[in-house]
Amino acid sequence: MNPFLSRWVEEIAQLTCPEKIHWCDGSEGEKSALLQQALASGGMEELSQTLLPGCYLRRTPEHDTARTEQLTFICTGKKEDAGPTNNWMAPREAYEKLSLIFDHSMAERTLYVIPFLMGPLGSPYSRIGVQLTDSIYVALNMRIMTRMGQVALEALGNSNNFTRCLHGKADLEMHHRFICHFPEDNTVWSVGSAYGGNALLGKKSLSLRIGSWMGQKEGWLAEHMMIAGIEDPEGNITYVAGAFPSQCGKTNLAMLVPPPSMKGWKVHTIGDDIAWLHPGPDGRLWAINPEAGFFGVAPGTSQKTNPNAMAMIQKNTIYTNVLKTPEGTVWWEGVGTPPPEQGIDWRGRHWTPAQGEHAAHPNARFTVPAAQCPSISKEWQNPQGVPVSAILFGGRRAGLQPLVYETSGWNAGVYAGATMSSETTAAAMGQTGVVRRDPMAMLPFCGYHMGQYFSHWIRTGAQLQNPPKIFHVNWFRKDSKGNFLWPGFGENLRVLQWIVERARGEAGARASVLGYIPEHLNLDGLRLSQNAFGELFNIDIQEWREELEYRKRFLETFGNVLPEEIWKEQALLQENISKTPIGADAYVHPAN
Ligand code: SAT
Ligand code: MN
Repeated sequence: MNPFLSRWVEEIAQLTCPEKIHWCDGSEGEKSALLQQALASGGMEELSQTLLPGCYLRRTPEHDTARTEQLTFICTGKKEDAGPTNNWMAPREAYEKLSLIFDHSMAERTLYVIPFLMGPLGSPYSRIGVQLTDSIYVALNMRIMTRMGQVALEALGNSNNFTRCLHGKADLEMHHRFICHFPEDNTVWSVGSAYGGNALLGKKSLSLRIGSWMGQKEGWLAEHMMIAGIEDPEGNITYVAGAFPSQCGKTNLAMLVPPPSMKGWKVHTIGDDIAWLHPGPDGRLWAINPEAGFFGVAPGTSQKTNPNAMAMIQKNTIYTNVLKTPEGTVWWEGVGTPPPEQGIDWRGRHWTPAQGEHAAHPNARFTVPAAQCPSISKEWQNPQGVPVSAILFGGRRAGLQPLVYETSGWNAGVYAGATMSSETTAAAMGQTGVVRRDPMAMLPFCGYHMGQYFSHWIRTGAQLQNPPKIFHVNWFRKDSKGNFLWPGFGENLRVLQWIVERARGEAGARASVLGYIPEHLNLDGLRLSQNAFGELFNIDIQEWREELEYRKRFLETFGNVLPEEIWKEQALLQENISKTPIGADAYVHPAN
């Protein structure tokens, strides 16, 4: 028995006073036992075991359906270390405040001890955590999302090197909810929520907030990115990693099915949410996916938007906050089949389409083992990871940003990432559809000062002899009537084709004020009007002048911690924009 672990478990048990302590071994037998308990207690419901074998449903309280960023804190000794974009609390205050909530909070409950591995077994890049929780739902989810149980305990051995993740439901009330990160202690305490990103502490808490802190100290990057291999008809596979905010299509992109006209192309899924990126001895950047499952958004997932996801969620899946049909199957908005005549909605109430209310919560989710994905890559558990040739940054923007451009180099790419913006979604509580700055899709997930984070990116690039090329994409541009200009989903492969060809030094480009734009895009078999194409690549100089002002004000919030390279890139863009008259063509001659 690891003495550091047993001492810590004992300490927490003294505070929370559980009735029982259960050490998770990760076995099949344990899974069945946990499920039986969850069903008996009413915490979860069985779905039709003939139609959806191994699938279960969970409904959460109405105020516990998304991440609560306003209740998420970075607790460092010095406030400056958390930076201007994070909520900060002094470590001592946080421990005291949360201890009062945790005190006796597990009486009459079981405390589950969940050792887990983030990253492939045997990878030098993997990290170990142990989560203590009083939620069976969380334990069952951790079992899918991480490599959990005996395997992690063995990997840990007698070491003290693990992230201490304490989680408790308490009363699930907002005024008792805090998600606190103590990067200096390699510790996370989360209380008052059982929702994914707040409660599955291997995910955003360890893999991104604590991970980014570790990465800065140790020379690697923890990023909110999907990873996929793009195979061309000749069989060459090029790996791309893409940062997009929550609910902006990372899962669909990672599992993309090529359109019929792109014969011979394939997409191999490595990960859909998180990438740990390490400079390799060959001067390239290597990526692993620390997770072992997908925690995907259900609404909008359909045979048309993501057939691979639809195939993988037919068995061994935990559904959260979807509609249950009388047959014991599931339904959600945008699933592509007509609504059932009636069902039980995500709130647990009788539902009919005529009521006009959401059947599923807009942030309803599925949790599923990655190995069940039909497009999972042979390399997904490679301990060395895969070499990344292109990085994508993208947000959800109705205007401003063109469909795609390639930045002129690493620092220009870091600048494009640092100034990213996106319309907010239902993945976090609060208003949706408001444009906010979300640098590298890491605004809610960076565990330290974002100015330092940008410096770390700049330094990492300088160290790579063969850095990935960096692109900015926007699948979400709309016309003046509010219709999407680009079909998205599988058709995004057309843009990826240009990206991988550019990464290999093959495709042509034109220079624009922002960077390189495709000279030619493969649109064979796609009906897209000349007008739409023009609008997708329109760079509105007036709009960009205003954008530069917003960016300036945003970058100023990082004070003198912001690396000068970022200001240099801002000045270059400013110069390009200001010498282009409003209404003039923002492109120049073909370039390489
Ligand atoms: O809730 S999660 O943070 O796990 C998913 C997301 O919002 O990206
Ligand atoms: Mn995410």
